[in-house]
Amino acid sequence: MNALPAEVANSKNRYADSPRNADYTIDQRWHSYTREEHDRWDRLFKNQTAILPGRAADEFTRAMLDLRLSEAGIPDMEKLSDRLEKMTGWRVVPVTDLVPDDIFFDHLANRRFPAGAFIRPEEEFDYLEEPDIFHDIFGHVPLLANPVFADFMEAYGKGGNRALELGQLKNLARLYWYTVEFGLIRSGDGLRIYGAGILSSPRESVFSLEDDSPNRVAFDLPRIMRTKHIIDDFQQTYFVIDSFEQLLETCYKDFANVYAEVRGQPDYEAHEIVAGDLILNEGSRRYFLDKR
Ligand code: HBI
Ligand code: FE
Repeated sequence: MNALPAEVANSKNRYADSPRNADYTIDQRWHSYTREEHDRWDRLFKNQTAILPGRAADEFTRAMLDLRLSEAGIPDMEKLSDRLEKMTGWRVVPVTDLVPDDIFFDHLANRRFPAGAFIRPEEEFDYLEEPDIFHDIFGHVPLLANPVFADFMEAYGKGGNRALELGQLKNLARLYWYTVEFGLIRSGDGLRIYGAGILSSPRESVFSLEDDSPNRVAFDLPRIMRTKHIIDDFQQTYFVIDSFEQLLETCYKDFANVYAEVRGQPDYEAHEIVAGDLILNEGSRRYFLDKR
C-alpha cells in the first residue's frame, strides 16, 4: 500500500491548511477521512460500547440509539446535526481543536456544540490530551439529545459569557469539568457515568465507578467551584448529581451570589475531603452486589 504523505497520515494536522470561519468553525470534509481513520473510529467505538453497559447513564445509552451513532465510521456532523436538531435544537459544528473561551460559550449559548474534527493518531489510541472527534461526538453529543441536559448546556454557555464579564471563568470551568466532563449520576442500580471525559475513556469508565481510591461526593455547587481538577490523569474526586433536573435547577440562575460566596476562599485540593461533604460509596457493581 502506498505510504500516505506524512501530513495526511498525521491525523491531528489534517485541517492545518483549512480556511477557518470567524466563529472558528471549518469544513469537516467528511469525504477526506481515510479508511484507516474510519476503522480507528469503529475500534474506539467497539471498545467503549463493550465497557459501558451497566456503567453509562441510561439517558446516554438511549440517546446513542436515538441518534443512530452505532452506524459504522466517523459521523458526518451535518447529517448527525440534522437528526439532533429535530430532538433538542442542537447542532454539532466542526472545529480544528480547542477554541477561545468567548467563542466556545457563544456556540453553546446558541445550541451549537464545537467538536474537534480530527481523530486521534494510532499512537494515542488509548489516551490523548486534546478533544478529538471521538471524545467530542461519542462523549459529549449523545446527552445533547436529552432535553434537560440540552437546556443545561445552553444555560452553561450563557453563564460562560457572564463569567467572562465577572472574571470568574476559573470557577465556572470547574463546574463544566466536574459535570459535563467527569460527572456521575445516581440511578436505582447505583452510580452511573454521564461525563464525556469518562464515557470516552475505557479505563476511567471502570476506575470512576469501581476503584476504591477516588472520592465520590454529592453535587455541591460552591464546593465544586473551589475544587482543583486533574488534567492529565484520572480524577481523584467525582461529583454525583441526583438527576439532570437537579443539575439544571441548581445552575439555572445568576451565579453572582455563588461567585460572591466562593470569592477569596481557598481552593480545595483534588483529593481533599471537606467538612460537610456527603460521601457516596456505592459503586455500580460493588453496590449492586452488596444490595443482594
Ligand atoms: N473551553 N474555551 C474552551 N474551548 C473549547 O473548545 C473547550 C472548552 N472547554 C471544554 C471543551 N472545549 C471540551 O469539552 C471539548 O470536548 C468540547
Ligand atoms: Fe470535552
